[in-house]
Amino acid sequence: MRDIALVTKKARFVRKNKRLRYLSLVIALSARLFTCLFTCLFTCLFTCLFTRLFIHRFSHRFTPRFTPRFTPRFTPRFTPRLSLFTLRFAHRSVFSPEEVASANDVITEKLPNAKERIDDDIRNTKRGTGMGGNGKDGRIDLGGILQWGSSSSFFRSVLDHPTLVPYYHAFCGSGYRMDHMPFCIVQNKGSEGFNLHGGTIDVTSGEYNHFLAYTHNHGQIRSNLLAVAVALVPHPLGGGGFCVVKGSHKSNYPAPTSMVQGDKHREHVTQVESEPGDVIIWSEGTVHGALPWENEHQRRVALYRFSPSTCAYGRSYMETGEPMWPEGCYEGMTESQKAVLQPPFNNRLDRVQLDGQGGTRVESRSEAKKAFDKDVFGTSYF
Ligand SMILES: O=C(O)CCC(=O)C(=O)O
Repeated sequence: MRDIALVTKKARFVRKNKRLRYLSLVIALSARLFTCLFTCLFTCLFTCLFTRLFIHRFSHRFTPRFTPRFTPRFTPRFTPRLSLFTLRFAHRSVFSPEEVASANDVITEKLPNAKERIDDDIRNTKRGTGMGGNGKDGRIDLGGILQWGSSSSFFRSVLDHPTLVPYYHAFCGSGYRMDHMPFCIVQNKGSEGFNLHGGTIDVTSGEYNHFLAYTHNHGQIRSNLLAVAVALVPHPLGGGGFCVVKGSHKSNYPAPTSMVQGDKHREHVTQVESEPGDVIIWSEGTVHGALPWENEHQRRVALYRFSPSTCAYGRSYMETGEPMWPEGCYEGMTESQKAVLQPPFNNRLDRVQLDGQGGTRVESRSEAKKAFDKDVFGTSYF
């Protein structure tokens, strides 16, 4: 009997021990598995983090379009309100209050030469629509802002301003050129705005518009027509003025007429607030326009359009039959400002380009090739 009891006890002990062994085995395996998972997870996280930091820090070395000099100067200046998605950039306080005051003095003096868009066929809106304002006051355009000699120095400085050149290079490339005659927009309270227009896919026709197109290929943004507006008075929120449809540079559809004319879908139209001296830059490939001006003070903005070196939209520079902008534009201009006034042709063909340091450089075509072209075509360039 005693023997049987002993055997039973031993068997129970062995069974219990076996269970304990299994349990410890399971615990050990789980611990290993957990350690493995944990290590994998952390390795992945760290690799991702390091890769991101590395790319962020050194990407400019791999992408020749964004030069090392450009990246650090460009990035930190983005204001919180900047949005790459809308392709509309607001650079705060490019110009000082004194500079803005001097520009306003010149505008006040020249204002009698300005022309108001009164007749229906030159208004930018239809009377009685959301963008039409009071139906009476039209937008007032003041031209000739580069042709006033020393009084034009503020307006000429926009062509090659050191703060703005990195933006021009980023969006139009080296060799960028002025494309339209710049002018001042003046609007009084109640003035009409401007129907939504532009768009890489034209907001009205729905057609692809290469001449305004925004593209982003292989890390390089290009805007075939870049608008640059210098605010010369406050543009408070809700007071009207420049507006955009966010993200529309990537849209593929036209907008309904009711939206274009400001009667409906206003929630998709964003007014851009600005202070005097701010510069708003946008691609004409982004759908944009202006809301009627509702402030007591007069609206004043200097508006420019730039293009890559081989793109052209306007033709003012051809007026005299020579590739020259109208008389008076060049007198007293710096060499780099004159470089921005060159007609469209490729950088390779002796184009004077801004070097981004306040000077210029020329991408030369060899004398041998020019001599050869002269033999073939009778001109120095093909
Ligand atoms: O008034 C504005 O700010 C917009 C002007 C504009 O888009 C234009 O003149 O084409």
